[in-house]
Amino acid sequence: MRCSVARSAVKIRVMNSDFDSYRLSDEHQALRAAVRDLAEKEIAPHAADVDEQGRFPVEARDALVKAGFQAVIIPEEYGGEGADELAGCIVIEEVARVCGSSSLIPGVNGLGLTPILLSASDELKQQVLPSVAAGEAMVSYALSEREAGSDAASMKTRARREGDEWVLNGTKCWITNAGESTWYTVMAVTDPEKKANGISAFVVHKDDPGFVVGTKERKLGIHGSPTREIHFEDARIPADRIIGAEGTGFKTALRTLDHTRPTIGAQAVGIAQGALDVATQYMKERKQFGKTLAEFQGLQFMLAEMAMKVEAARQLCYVAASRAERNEPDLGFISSAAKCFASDTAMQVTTDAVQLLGGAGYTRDFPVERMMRDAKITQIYEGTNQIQRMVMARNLLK
Ligand code: COS
Repeated sequence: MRCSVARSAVKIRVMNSDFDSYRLSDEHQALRAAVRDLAEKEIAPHAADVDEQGRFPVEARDALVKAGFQAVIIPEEYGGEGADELAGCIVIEEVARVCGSSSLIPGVNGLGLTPILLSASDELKQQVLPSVAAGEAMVSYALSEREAGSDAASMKTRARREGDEWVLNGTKCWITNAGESTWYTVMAVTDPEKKANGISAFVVHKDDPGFVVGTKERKLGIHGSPTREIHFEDARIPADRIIGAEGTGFKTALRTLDHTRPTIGAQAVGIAQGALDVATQYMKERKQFGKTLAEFQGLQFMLAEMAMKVEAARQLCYVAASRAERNEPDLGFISSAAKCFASDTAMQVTTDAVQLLGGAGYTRDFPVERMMRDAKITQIYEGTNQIQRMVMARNLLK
């Protein structure tokens, strides 16, 4: 009897401590409120036009920079906010709730600078990070090539050492915010014999000789965020722009994705929440058969299902981001699960939101069709959801 009381007391204490550490901090809640306010006032009013015109969301960029939200995870010693990865997710989520394209400003900055945060020398961090923290520069991430998408290690872009320089040749593709960014973290082969372990990571500046930005892709969604090829035509960069040791670039690239896939999950959660909010409001206002849509049980069930999945996705992303922040080993499963579940949820929820709005949902008079188009990419970039399932299975079976 005494024994069983003692056991249950331990159990209760454990549950309490889990609960305490599980809540978002007051700072995280305050950050969410601040970003939501900024997003609704300064980003949402331009979202439809940004999409329609396919133009870069300069209003969002300026507002995010003014508030210091463009790359919150940069440590204070490099002029940044020093926020944690969960805070980074909250910023992206709240911006994505009103404009998927704009959320790629903090999103892609985070992706581009994470290899530097993880593996670069202090000197290289000092070269790059302060300009991003100040909002004078953005940074993009260049891993993929036309023939090396899911199979990223089969890349062909080459880097060879010549004296005090690296000389790069090749083409990277699907580079988000290319042309807008100043800095590019680029993975290139330095030793083809060594396959994945012969790939190194570099930082390229837009003004480096031989660096050329290609034409803009014509896409289904995220029209406000340019996606382009970038070309290296005997591009020359100083030798100290290598990130970490030669041959470690592919591991840095994959470790980066372990940290940033939850941020794509957060983007997906934000897009889904935006669509859910529009659909909820519409159901309260739209009348058919003499009553509001909100009074039809079939539609209530649809809405409840949507909200349940969005919340589950959000929690998974927050757990993944918190574990990434703690630099826990084996992030592969949780970060892929967060990205995969959240993006599948976003696709389903935005599609259902269009359905709930009926004919109106299919028009550009309402934002849900844009959200549905924007949601699709979250199932594809930073690794397709087929690759995420592969990563999860590998982690389960290793
Ligand atoms: N962190 C650090 N190192 C990792 C890692 C991780 N998460 N995952 C694998 N590695 C290491 C492996 O241990 C291996 O090193 P050793 O040879 O020293 O053991 C090396 O990296 C290569 O790993 P692996 O053999 O598993 O690589 P694969 O070529 O089989 O590919 C996948 C791995 C498919 C997971 C990877 O190519 C991938 O994520 N593809 C999707 C790419 C992507 O997301 N593109 C989007 C670009 S950003 S928009």
